[in-house]
Amino acid sequence: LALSLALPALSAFAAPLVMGFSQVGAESEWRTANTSSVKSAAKEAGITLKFADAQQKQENQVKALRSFIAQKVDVIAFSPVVESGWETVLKEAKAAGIPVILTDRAVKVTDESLYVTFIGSDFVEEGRKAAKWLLDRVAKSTAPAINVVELQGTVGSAPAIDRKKGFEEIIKSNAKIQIIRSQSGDFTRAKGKEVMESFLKQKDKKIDVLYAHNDDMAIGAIQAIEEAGLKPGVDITIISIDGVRGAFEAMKAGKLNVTVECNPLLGPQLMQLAKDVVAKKPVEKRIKVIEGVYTADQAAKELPNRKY
Ligand code: GYE
Repeated sequence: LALSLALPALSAFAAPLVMGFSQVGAESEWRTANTSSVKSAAKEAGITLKFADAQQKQENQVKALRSFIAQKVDVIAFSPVVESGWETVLKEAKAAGIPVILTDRAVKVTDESLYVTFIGSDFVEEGRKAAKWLLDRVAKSTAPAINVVELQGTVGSAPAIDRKKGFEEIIKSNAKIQIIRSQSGDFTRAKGKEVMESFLKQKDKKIDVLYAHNDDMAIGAIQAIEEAGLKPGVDITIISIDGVRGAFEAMKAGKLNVTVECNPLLGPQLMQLAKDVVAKKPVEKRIKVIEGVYTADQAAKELPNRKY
């Protein structure tokens, strides 16, 4: 009897799992939704979260990871701002015996054993979906050319590289569709607006389509387009990615044509993964998120159902 009483008491006092989480920053609506998902899921799961915001700088993330290693956390999770340059710090984590989970964005490393698993969206597929929507849209167009300007995400980041790749792969099948300008807006509204302004100032070619790697840059660009006296969503067709609330509002107002969903609510799955990883249970190396595509005509109906 004494033993059976002692057992639950012991487990109740077991130290909670400690996770060090290095976030990219707070650059977009997507990111803030992702952060609150991670924080609330940690609480719910009884995981102690050490949260660090890198303000979109890799050097800050490296510092955060090193401090998690020094603090001997049970598990490290992080969303790498860019793909390359992680080998050294990941080796340090491995040498310290701390498992690493990648969330949202991928890394480029030669040794895949430097992380346990990667949970996140398929960004190439998102780019393909964006381009497929455009192909359908212009299928019957008699225009001699369809000029696209592209607002890329953060230079060197997995979503910027992959969303460009997937989009280009699909538009190849229609020679009329050309990307006439492409520049990074760093995934922010302010930069999206600024870069769109400079696109609009170059008058050599008419802009038919804007492809923005995220909604925030599209929303910034919408402002620039309006300030230039044009109608966003009408004079310029606008395609973006994420599916945040702001995008649904812009679609409802007829200013954005389509958004490809990218789900930021990874927290609950991440916490479960962390528990499994620490318990040394086998996990998949790559866990993908299932996502849809939403057009302007669906916006009003879908808006109340959106969770981010
Ligand atoms: O699309 C963008 C954010 O990595 C998927 O980062 C994420 C991207 C997201 O800043 O809005």
